[in-house]
Amino acid sequence: MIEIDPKIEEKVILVGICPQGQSIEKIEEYLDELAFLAETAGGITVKSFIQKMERPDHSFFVGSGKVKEIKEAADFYDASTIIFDEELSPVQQRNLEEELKLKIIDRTSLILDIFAARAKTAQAKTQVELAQMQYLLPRLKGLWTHLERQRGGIGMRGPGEKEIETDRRVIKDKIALLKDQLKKLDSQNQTMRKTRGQMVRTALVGYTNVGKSTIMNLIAKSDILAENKLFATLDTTVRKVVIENVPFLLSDTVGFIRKLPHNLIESFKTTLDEACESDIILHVIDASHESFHEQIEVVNTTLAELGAQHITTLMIFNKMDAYRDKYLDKFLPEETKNELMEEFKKSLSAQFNHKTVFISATNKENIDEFRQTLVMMVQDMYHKRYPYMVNFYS
Ligand SMILES: Nc1nc2c(ncn2[C@@H]2O[C@H](COP(=O)(O)OP(=O)(O)OP(=O)(O)O)[C@@H](O)[C@H]2O)c(=O)[nH]1
Ligand SMILES: [Mg+2]
Repeated sequence: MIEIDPKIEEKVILVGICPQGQSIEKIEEYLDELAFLAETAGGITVKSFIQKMERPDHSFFVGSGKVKEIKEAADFYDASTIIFDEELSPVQQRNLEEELKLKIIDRTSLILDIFAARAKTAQAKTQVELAQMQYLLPRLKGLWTHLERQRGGIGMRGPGEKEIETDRRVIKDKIALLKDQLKKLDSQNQTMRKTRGQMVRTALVGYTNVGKSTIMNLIAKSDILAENKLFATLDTTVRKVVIENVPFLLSDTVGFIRKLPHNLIESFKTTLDEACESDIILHVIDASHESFHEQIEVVNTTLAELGAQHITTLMIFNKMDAYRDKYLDKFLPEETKNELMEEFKKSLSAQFNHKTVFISATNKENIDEFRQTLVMMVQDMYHKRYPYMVNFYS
């Protein structure tokens, strides 16, 4: 697996394509997100390329003219890495490496790389390694060509199919082993989840970097890494919370992202089970993000994929402070600002079939209302579950 050392900043160039019917602004926004991912992995973006084309070129992903331009830009900026905003086929990857003689990374391997660097527990590490192996398997041939070029010279004709076949078998064995380990870890976790008894379970879910861990820290007084990087949290943390004598469990877990590699969702299913098996989903949204609507869709689609679409949900629109700073002119009278904020909230509440709250976790705005709403939902859940136990939670 190609590794980016987070301590060393690499100059990177980003490449995306814009199919007909898609707006350039949208693609630029996607590349901004890719730049953020690259930054999280320790890269600085020096240039981005967008090519308008219907579908990716079979051999080079982009057109051959664009490949030349990328090469020139890489020389000019002294960039060492090119990152593509889609998953490259093994053929495209190999051709690009040969043509550009630079490190070629795609969106999937970049996300895998960040996950690998951030995984702390045995389970997260195993899950990431499994996804990495699955990504690697069809790409073995490309890797061998790469090695062949490095070693080169007489007597080094490069490995034949036989070596590739041996490697393929080794990786397949490794995949089987990792799946086995995951199964064991999963059954341990399941037992752990069962022993949590009958408490109502709530789970923070949402796009990456929306403020889930910040909210967890605020509500559960825990100490979870929250930072302005993507995928700060990979594992699930569960805390018992008591608000107004009502106890419940709150979990914080890995964030979602557009085009999350499928292998990764597959292998993180057990981690995500915590969210799927909860009684109430707390869907956190960064209200200050231009495309928060799309992020909501990504989260809903992923939840549906995990079979969790019917769970009672509270939508928490977070970062309202940032929304106000970004969209409302600071010279507007306070009264007008408040009116505009109210309108924004009203229109959002009307758009969704779930309860909504609007908060700022960092500025601690509207946290009381959030806690109240949460407690009411938890109480409702207890009543539904144990209609005859009047005082279960007091
Ligand atoms: N302005 C503003 N920033 C916030 C707010 N809540 C969180 N943030 C910032 O957003 C960034 C991400 O917060 P996290 O809590 O790590 O987000 P997360 O959803 O847990 O992210 P991942 O674990 O990476 O998926 C941090 O820099 C927070 O300080 C808020 O209400 N307002
Ligand atoms: Mg987090």
